[in-house]
Amino acid sequence: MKLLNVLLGAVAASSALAAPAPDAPTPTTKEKRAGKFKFVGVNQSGAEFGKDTLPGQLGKHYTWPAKSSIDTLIGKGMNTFRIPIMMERLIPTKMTGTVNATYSQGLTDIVSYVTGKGAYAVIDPHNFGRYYEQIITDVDGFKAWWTTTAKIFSSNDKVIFDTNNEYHDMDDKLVFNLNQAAIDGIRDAGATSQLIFVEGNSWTGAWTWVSSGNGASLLNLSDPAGSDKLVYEMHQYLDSDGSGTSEACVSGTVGQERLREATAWLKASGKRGILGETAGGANAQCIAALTGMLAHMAENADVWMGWLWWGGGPWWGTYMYSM
Ligand SMILES: *[C@@H]1O[C@H](CO)[C@@H](O)[C@H](O)[C@H]1NC(C)=O
Ligand SMILES: *[C@@H]1O[C@H](CO)[C@@H](O)[C@H](O)[C@H]1NC(C)=O
Ligand SMILES: CC(=O)N[C@H]1CO[C@H](CO)[C@@H](O)[C@@H]1O
Repeated sequence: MKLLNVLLGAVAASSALAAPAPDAPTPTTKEKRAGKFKFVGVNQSGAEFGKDTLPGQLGKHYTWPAKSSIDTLIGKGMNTFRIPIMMERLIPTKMTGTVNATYSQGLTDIVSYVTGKGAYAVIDPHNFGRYYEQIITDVDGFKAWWTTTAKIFSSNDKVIFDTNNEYHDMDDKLVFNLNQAAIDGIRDAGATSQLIFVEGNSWTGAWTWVSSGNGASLLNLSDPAGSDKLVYEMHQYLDSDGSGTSEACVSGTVGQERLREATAWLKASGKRGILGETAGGANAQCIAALTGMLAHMAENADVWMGWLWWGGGPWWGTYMYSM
């Protein structure tokens, strides 16, 4: 929580660099903390845990985010909660099947809680482009999974749909097709007002967005509900291999360095991005790296819509990045 306070303070400071318009209303403390970003928040883990045990039992293999922690984080000025789930738990037998009532009830309950507080809930199938550990090649089945899921939330415009967490080691064209199928499936469900976050191959890394080929292969995704509703979600960790497995950050400036190419791509392509996962250890070098990265994003807030910390949730224990 100390680290969170430092970061929220840093964002407020960096966004204060730009002088407000003379007639701008006085921002509330919460607005100051969120700075220029529309979305500031935390991944709320729990419902994707225990993925080797499917469907698994509530309270034993997986859990739902704690409402009290959501309240605390909203109080700190956060307004976005990414809720990782397992595709197999929501729709178990096949992607074209029907929902499991227990899991679906748990998901709608937490989503209603978050959005009822005026915050955004990002529904994140934390599946890495896999269903029962097999790379998803049934594009129509994936579209059906999304139509069924989006129907549940079609009238809640504080919901955001994240097509899938971190596609990797897949064909670029397949990643394009899956993202496009999700977009089409969600809009077919009548969910036409919500934003959709699309993700790239190579774990959707910002630092490799261009070099991995994501920039070229995902450029032409199209949204029948309007191109302003598509947001490119990238992830960026600041340890040496960018995997988010170490408490150390490479340098105090690695944050902005790793985002620079992605920022240029967003601008050149007329797209908007969100940093859907980021984190660093609670140490001086990481704090410098994170605040530098957030300042870079605030300077480029025309293309960066916000950032989400990894991770929150009740079961992290002493996990190094836990809030
Ligand atoms: C539904 O999910 C619950 C856990 O959330 C599980 O215990 C139950 O077996 C599942 N039912 C079916 C039919 O898969
Ligand atoms: C994207 O569209 C542009 C313009 O129509 C085209 O030149 C380019 O080849 C397309 N890219 C892909 C990967 O299809
Ligand atoms: C960096 C990090 O901790 N990533 C984790 C995010 O959560 C998923 C699922 O809970 C893990 O598989 C990742 O290792």
